[in-house]
Amino acid sequence: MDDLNTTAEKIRTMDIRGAGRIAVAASAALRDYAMSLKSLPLSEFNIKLEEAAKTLVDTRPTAVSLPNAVALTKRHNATNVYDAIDEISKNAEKFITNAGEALEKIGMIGAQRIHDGDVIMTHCNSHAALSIIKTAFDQGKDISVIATESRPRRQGLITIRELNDHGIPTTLIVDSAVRLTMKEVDLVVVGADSISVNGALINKIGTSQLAMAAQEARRNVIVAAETYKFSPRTLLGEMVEIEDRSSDEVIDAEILRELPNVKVKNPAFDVTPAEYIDLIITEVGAFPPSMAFTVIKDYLGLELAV
Ligand code: RUB
Repeated sequence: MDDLNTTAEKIRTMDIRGAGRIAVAASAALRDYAMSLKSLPLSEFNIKLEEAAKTLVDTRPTAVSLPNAVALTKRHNATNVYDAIDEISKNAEKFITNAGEALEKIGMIGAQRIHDGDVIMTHCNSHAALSIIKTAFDQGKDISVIATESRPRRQGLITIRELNDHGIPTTLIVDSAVRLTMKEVDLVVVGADSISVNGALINKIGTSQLAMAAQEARRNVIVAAETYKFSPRTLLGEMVEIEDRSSDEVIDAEILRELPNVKVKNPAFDVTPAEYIDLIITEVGAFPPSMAFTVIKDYLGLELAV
């Protein structure tokens, strides 16, 4: 399980990060691992495949793209290992190809919502959100971006580099400047780690603050999310788990040791209720959050809920 463990570790330590990238990396790792098991009898193969799936899924708890990718990749009806590997390879190829195409389609659909002169605020680093912004820019629209720093991991610095390299005028702000700056903004575009059946968005900590400030200033909030970011398990009443990360990301461990009365909370994601979201742009179209159930039923399949 060497290569699989390496991928799992990279996801855990956030060398591979962002819900889409995590999903694609997990699908590829599971495919490669399945291929390495070709000499096993089917029963043993299936046990090892389930163990590997669990190893991947357990790395980070919030992005539903990860269990969705793993479930879509590992399923097979084969009666021998060769056919099982064949099915799994095809599943992975389909998932990875669709994920790439979904980003392009989201860009095309979402760009229709962006107008010449728009100032767009974004948070963290979302490839789906950036696809919309870059596509609008490539269409010749005169746009600019306000990007949040996104403490504590500062993924905003990845975003501003990407936007800079694309030639898009960009302003970096600290997270606490969101409300003050919102009056300069025309719309907010963010990504998604999970979308629950009630249309709530789970995304990088601080996303709900952008959404609240946008609602207060009467600005639209657009979420860019591939259909595999919707959470089928929320249909069964399951809540999306919010990942708690290490205090080391927030404060130096040595300083913290000097402060015995202080503890650190470092939730990596937060929940934005559906009423703060105007539109979710997926690769199959733009939906209001109230249509999350339809997306799950028609495009992911209810069987992923179990
Ligand atoms: C990343 C994050 C992104 C979503 C969507 O969090 O919150 O907005 O994952 O990204 P982290 P994408 O850095 O903790 O993984 O659109 O690229 O899938």
